[in-house]
Amino acid sequence: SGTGGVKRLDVIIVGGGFGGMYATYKFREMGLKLQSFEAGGDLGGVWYWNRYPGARVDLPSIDYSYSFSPEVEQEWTWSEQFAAQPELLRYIDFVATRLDLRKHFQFKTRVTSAVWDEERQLWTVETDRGERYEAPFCIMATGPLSVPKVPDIPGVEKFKGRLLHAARWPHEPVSFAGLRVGVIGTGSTGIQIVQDVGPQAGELFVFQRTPSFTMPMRNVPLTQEYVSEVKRNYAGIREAARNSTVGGTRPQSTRAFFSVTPEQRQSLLEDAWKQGGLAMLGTFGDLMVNQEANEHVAEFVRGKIAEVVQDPKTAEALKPKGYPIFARRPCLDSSYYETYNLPNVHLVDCLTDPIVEVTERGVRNASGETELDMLILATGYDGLTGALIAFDVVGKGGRTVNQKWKEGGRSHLGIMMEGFPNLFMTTGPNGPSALANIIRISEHDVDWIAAAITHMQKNGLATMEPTTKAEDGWMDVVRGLAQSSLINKAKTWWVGANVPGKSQGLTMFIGGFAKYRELCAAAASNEYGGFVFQHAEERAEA
Ligand code: NA7
Repeated sequence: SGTGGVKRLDVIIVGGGFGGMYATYKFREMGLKLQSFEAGGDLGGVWYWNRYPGARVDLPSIDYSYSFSPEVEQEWTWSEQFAAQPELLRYIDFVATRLDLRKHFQFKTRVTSAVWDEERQLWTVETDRGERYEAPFCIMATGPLSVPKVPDIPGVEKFKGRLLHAARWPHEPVSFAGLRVGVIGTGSTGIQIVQDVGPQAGELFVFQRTPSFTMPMRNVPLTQEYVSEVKRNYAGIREAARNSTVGGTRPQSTRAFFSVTPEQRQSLLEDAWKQGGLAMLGTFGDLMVNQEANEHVAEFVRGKIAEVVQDPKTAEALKPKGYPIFARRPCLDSSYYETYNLPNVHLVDCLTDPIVEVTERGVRNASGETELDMLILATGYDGLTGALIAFDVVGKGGRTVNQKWKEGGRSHLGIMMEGFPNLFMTTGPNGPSALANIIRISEHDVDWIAAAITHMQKNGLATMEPTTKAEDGWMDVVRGLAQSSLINKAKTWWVGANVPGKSQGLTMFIGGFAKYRELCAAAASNEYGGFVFQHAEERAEA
């Protein structure tokens, strides 16, 4: 330990989700002295906080799990194709216990600042417990979806009933029986809540602004034979995932939509709909570049909504219009549209009848007030950049991440930033974060960081930082790819549209996971050409 109660470490890790857990494991195995911090009461990140009813991963569990430990892969058995939140937490507990990770974490501890000490080539980190730590390396495993957004609707604080946010859900069971429940938000979260709470509530009122496209998940229990087969083939499954666009085993197609007859298209879409999951997205290769093709698929889904939802007015309001399908996160459901056929479930279309305010008694739209006992906010997150601008992260010359990201998140590879030596991010804002399997990305990023630190150790280097040129080059790649895609054409958290005043535009890497890995590997080759290093004795100029 250092002087004045400051604890001296090799590496500090912020966050106890999938990224922070793996970083903790990896750096411990490298023999580094470390301390990890987590604001929640235990590990799990998103899955620790999001305990709302119906919370479930929408990637296959087999893909949405760690690949770094063959022991974990063999010893853990998933029960369902798409695991529910309690099973995900059990998995996280299993991994943490098996690898003895919890002892490295301080829980219920928020990092309040991280400041680069240029003279001493160290990050100084302070926590809300008033403690100080120093380390040459700091890893921000703070996640793309960790700052819940409270909507800018006037009066939310006035509500006298029970107010719940999906991402801050209580640990004890919540009963909806006999209650008049309101849900604001119909993204992935809102959809999962509605289909679960609808049948339980006295009355359920869904306040929908932008409808989402949702497709059948068709979740199934995994049989013993299937699991055994997977366990025999994990190496191949992981290899395929690493070389895929999405970091998973979902089939991808290069077939162009208009290359086949209308009958063939229809039958391919019907097959994908029956198959469920994100099969639809893998049916054709040009859905995100060909607007007309995209509209055909959108219309196909709208047709399905009309087939299921009995009330024509409700069906019409549930049909997403005015933005391309898949430009907003596609959702997976098991009974979302069917839920609107229940007599106690009501859709409030906030596009035609906007929310004016939340009152003591409920939600008041232009047309009148809906009295509620409980109001659930499923209003999303300050995504991608939110976590690192929510506290003071101060780099060279006193510049904060907040200042650096005024015009939107920018970094080299989504992993490092010019002006912030030895600060590393996992699943940072300019990587493929929301567009590929986040566990594959987390593992990749941690491995990349570990290799960089090893490189520095071997060569007696003390600090590492991307050049402005390398960072500009990466941002050009990211923006160039985004320009040619329909993904920009919806107002979503992907483009910063959900947070007032936030810089707009897609800064995620949409080139796919395999390409991302390739570009990150290239950046590390040739002695890390796009980075500058300092030896320990080279002190920065005062
Ligand atoms: P999302 O996808 O950002 O959805 C938030 C929802 O909340 C969305 O329907 C919003 O409508 C709605 N919202 C937000 N503010 C308001 C106000 N003021 N009035 C009415 N409606 C509002 O968050 P999720 O948590 O569902 O999903 C996040 C990610 O988790 C998802 O993409 C997956 O990757 C997993 P809007 O679209 O703004 O009209």
